[in-house]
Amino acid sequence: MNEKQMAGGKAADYIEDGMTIGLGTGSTVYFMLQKLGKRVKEGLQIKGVSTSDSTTQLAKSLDIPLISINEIDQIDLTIDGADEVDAELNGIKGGGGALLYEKVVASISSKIIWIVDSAKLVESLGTFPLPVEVLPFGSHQVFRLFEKEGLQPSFRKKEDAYFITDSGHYVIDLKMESIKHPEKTASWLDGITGVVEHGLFLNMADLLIVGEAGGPAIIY
Ligand code: ABF
Repeated sequence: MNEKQMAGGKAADYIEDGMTIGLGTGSTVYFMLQKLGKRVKEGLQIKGVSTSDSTTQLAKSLDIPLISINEIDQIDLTIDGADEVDAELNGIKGGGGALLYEKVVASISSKIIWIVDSAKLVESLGTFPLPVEVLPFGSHQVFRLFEKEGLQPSFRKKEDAYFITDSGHYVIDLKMESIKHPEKTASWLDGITGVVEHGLFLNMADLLIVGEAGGPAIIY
């Protein structure tokens, strides 16, 4: 069993009958969904709120019941992946391009578990390029602002075209190397017109499950 499988499988054990579950996105969540699908087949009653078209497709293929986020008031537990996590359980997400829906789902979740392989653990955030989701309209002005700030921006591409998120936006990745003051960076990005969302997920995760050779480590 690889580290992602370990973390994903362990996280599925936290799901209880009757829960509304936020279903994250990514290759570690893939394994959690496989285990959840098995538990649903064995009779577990849950409703899933998906964070991406790819997760929706996978959940449907596993007969995991889905519900629209607009039909519920809150989510009991969200299980999602991450690209980087520091010791305070702050993270960078969005490498898979699902950061906007992931943050909306996280914002109405009573409990959030992140599942990662051990390579995702870092001293300080920023080695992973910080994804910023932007409106296509005016995105070049935002890009030039990032350039002026020395953030080495690049438009995320898919084949030769702009990568387009499930909600129809572009993603600009920022090479920040090390983000010394994540809260300051987050509020600066939040104030930029045209920025829809960014990949700094701060003070959100309640528990981290790390797949490690000796078995899944649980970090609070
Ligand atoms: C998702 O999980 C994204 O935010 C993130 O990019 C991705 C990374 O996880 P994995 O390595 O499991 O694919 O939530």
